[in-house]
Amino acid sequence: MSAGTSTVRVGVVGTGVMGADHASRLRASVGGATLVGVTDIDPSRAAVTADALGARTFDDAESLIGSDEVDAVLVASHDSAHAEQVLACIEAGKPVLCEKPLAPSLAECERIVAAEAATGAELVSVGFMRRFHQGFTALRAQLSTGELGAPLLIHGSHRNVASYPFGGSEGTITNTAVHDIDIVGWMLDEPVVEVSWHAPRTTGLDDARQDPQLIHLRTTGGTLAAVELFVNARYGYDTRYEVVCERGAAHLRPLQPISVDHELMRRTTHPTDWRPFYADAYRAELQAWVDSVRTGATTDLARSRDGLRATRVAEALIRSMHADGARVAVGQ
Ligand code: ISE
Repeated sequence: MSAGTSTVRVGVVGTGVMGADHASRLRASVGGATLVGVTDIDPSRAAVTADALGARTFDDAESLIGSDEVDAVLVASHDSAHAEQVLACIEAGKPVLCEKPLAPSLAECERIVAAEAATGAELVSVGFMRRFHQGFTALRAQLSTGELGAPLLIHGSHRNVASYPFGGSEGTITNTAVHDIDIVGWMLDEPVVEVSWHAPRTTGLDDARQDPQLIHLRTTGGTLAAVELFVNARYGYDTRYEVVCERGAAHLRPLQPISVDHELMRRTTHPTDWRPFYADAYRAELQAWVDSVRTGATTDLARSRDGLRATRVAEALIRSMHADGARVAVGQ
């Protein structure tokens, strides 16, 4: 912490879509933290964010993580770089919030969990920000009352306008579906123990992957979640969830704040991507992380074990993908 205050000096690794967003949010709307600097594999992209926010740049992740100007690190680089950078933060003894996934492979996640455990400290948090979204927190709270009885089925859909240019069919699972994997277990407070992967005809708008995909997640209590991943939906960013219970159902309300009636028509406007839908959740997640670094406060932040669990389920889904949709047990 900076001398004489408890302000957390944060460095951001990766200034792509999420990193730039987080850096801006740290600068403008998170208390108890200051944005010290940023780095990116593209120095010009780092400079754009640094100049816009009045921060400095670091030559690379290693120099940012090792700097005595930086107390805590936010990793928002490409998924493939997460493990190396999180391990460097652990080695430096610095708290780190890593954007999801913690890492794309189970082996990388296991190395991170083992390295963190060896320090005896909880240094690693993972950016499963839906845990801070008012809709998902309200769904979880409603289920915990027991008013609707036992949860039986979850119907979810997770639609993007256009897919990222990396990862293919497996990337949809390791990069995007990890949100749904984490939130299903978190809402029900039950781990996913069995999965299967399914696919309809694929869209003609993306020849790099099967899209949409349908994943089945079964939890220890027997609840079955069927979640559609459609990363080339085109019409807008649209995430919907319904939890069907013994005596009722609970629904996640879509974001659209208004509908407009005009000339015999009614229309609503979908977000262009997930950031407007989750803006408040990202801010709350960052604030919770900074507060936990400053005061040790426990929060709903996802930890390294949650990141490992999500990637373990993702790997089981990929096994099912390559086994004609067979049901695959998730190791513990
Ligand atoms: C993206 O990778 C994210 O992490 C967003 O949070 C999610 O909503 C989006 O669908 C993913 O593609």
